[in-house]
Amino acid sequence: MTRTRWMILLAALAIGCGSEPADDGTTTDESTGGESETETEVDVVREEPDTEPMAGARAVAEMAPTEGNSVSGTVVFTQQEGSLSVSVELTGFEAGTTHGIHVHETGDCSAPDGTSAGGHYNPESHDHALPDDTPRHAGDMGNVTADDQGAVMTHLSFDNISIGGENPIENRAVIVHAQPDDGGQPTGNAGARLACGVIIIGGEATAEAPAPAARSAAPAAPAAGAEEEEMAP
Ligand SMILES: [Cu+2]
Repeated sequence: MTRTRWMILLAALAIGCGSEPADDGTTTDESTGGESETETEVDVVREEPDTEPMAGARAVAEMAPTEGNSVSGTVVFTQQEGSLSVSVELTGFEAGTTHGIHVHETGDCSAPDGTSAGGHYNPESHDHALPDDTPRHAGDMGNVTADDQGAVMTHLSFDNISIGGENPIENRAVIVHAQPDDGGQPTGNAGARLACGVIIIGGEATAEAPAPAARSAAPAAPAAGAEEEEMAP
């Protein structure tokens, strides 16, 4: 590049750094080549973090009843722009009852009472709360209420959890409880665990989930009862 072209390029850059957008076409013909090279270099510097939510991605928790219970169904998570859509379809409740539903820390439903899923997913170490409140555990999805057939079919939406981004839920577990989540500390007094499902990306949960034998093969868990949830972290 000639000295003259360098001078023109520097002048164009000075103008560009003032108030003009870089791509508004106001630079002189002579400097066009250099301008393009400069823009390219700037673009290369930009990097997206590796934790962007996977827009359009889907994850499914196939909910299976814990021992002695009958609640089952699916919880489907779909990543939207800026929020995570959650579609809950469950059956096997008593009619008209309300039940806490959370994302729990560990994608392991092998224990007969679901305690292998650990405590609430709470990577930010917040206090427990219902979804109307902030801050709260990332996994605090609040409650679902059964209809007169004992079924739940509802849609929820959250902006504090994601698939692949902030507070990722994949390979954790959804737990549905015997009692309503009342928002109290430490975990909402929601009682025993009625159903558990591991959250698997891609929606092929039945093919990828741990073998059904895992539950019966699991080491005997201590009988935790309704108080278990209170002791969870
Ligand atoms: Cu829970």
